[in-house]
Amino acid sequence: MANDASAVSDARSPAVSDNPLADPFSPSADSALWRKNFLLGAATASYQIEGAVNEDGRLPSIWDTFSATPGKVLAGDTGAVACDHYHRWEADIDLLVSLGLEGYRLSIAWPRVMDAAGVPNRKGLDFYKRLLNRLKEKGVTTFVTLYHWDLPQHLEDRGGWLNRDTAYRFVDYADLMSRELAGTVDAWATLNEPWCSAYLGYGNGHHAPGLADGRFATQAMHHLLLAHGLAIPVLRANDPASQKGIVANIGRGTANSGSAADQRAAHLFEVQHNAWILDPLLKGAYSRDLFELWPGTEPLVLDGDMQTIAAPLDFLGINYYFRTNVASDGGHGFREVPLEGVERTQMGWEVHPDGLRDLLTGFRSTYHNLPPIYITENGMASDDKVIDGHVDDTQRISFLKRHLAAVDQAIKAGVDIRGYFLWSLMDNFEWAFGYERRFGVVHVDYSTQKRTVKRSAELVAKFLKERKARI
Ligand code: IFM
Repeated sequence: MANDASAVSDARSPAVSDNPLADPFSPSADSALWRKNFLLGAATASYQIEGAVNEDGRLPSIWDTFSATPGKVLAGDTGAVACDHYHRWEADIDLLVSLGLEGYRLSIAWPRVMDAAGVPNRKGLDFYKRLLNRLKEKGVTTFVTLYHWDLPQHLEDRGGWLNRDTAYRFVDYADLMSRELAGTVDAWATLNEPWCSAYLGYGNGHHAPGLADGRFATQAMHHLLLAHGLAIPVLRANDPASQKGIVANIGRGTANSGSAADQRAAHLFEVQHNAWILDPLLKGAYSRDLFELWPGTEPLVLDGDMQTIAAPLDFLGINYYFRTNVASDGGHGFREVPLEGVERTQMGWEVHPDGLRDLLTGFRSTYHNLPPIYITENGMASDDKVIDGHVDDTQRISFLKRHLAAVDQAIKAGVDIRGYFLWSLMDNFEWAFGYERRFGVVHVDYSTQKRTVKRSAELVAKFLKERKARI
């Protein structure tokens, strides 16, 4: 995979405007952002917003267990109430529509819709039917992710993603959902960010279920990808009119120096973050470099698995947040060398829009069968406060503007990108960081559940209104 930041050397991200509020996205007249068919939406995920974890027959998920374990989540926060979206979904959809957002990416909570024997839970299913029907009525394009990390705890009790059988249980779940919801979903994504499920969940234990072993991470990844590949034809058979794909988070790695060792380190960083997932999906094979980085962690792969995993995709969802500067660790790996004086978000993540453009253009040369792309998540956390009824999230406005410009540059360089979803529609449960980190374009006061539209959302809405008037 290319580490070469000069991939589109003549196209640099614009400098930050002194007053980004005055000039929200300033797309040039030929920008793809003006195109009618370039979808602009927002994304959320079930455990992060729904709450109602014990209602209407929902079973526990690994995140209920993990967040109830002392020391796992900042301030002991859990998703038990979150944004109470399970009860407030109508008002939340009205809000999304009032902002003019054209697409909504949501996920389904597996433990809400099936019991341990695979029997459908009607009350849980009805919640998603109501939600998706309303979105369709309002003309919103729906992207539905089947697995955004809330594995039923009963499956984890049988080995979770270390157990090959979980892949087959996922197919049962995908089968049920695509039979029940066919016609209301425009695009199905099997998995959100399998890197996080495998690496953070089974490799370093920062996420549920909290296991930490390199061999677990690669085996969990294999079963996640297998689940994806097995589910794709089932989704196709049950809901032929929709698009089918998967969502991957990608990371930009740059070398701390021009030395061959540091260049190699940056390459290995991107292998670990990107090729680990994209090579099996798009080339039908794991990158050998991955096992140079992590010797002895090759997963158990059965005959036919790689062909299954490489099932053709209608789209690839890409989530991008930051870049990491790395150097050689002196052995076969890399170590992070944080850059001084760069802009960072509340997460400590470096703001680096060019990384998104360079990765996308790099993928276009690495993967000859690269499917159409949707940016399924992009955004940032900031310590937003409501002051006199307003939230002036200046850094986010600038962030969004520069990342949308990077997307436009990638399109101009020939990458087929069809849409962009803000992460996130509203502040929510940010996994191991609980409620402290605010990613929303809508502020949530967790003590009252009051929603306040941030300045960034107002400007996105203004742009969408202007675009609608022009088309
Ligand atoms: O909140 C998460 C989301 O669930 C998955 N992608 C990254 C986001 C920010 O960390």
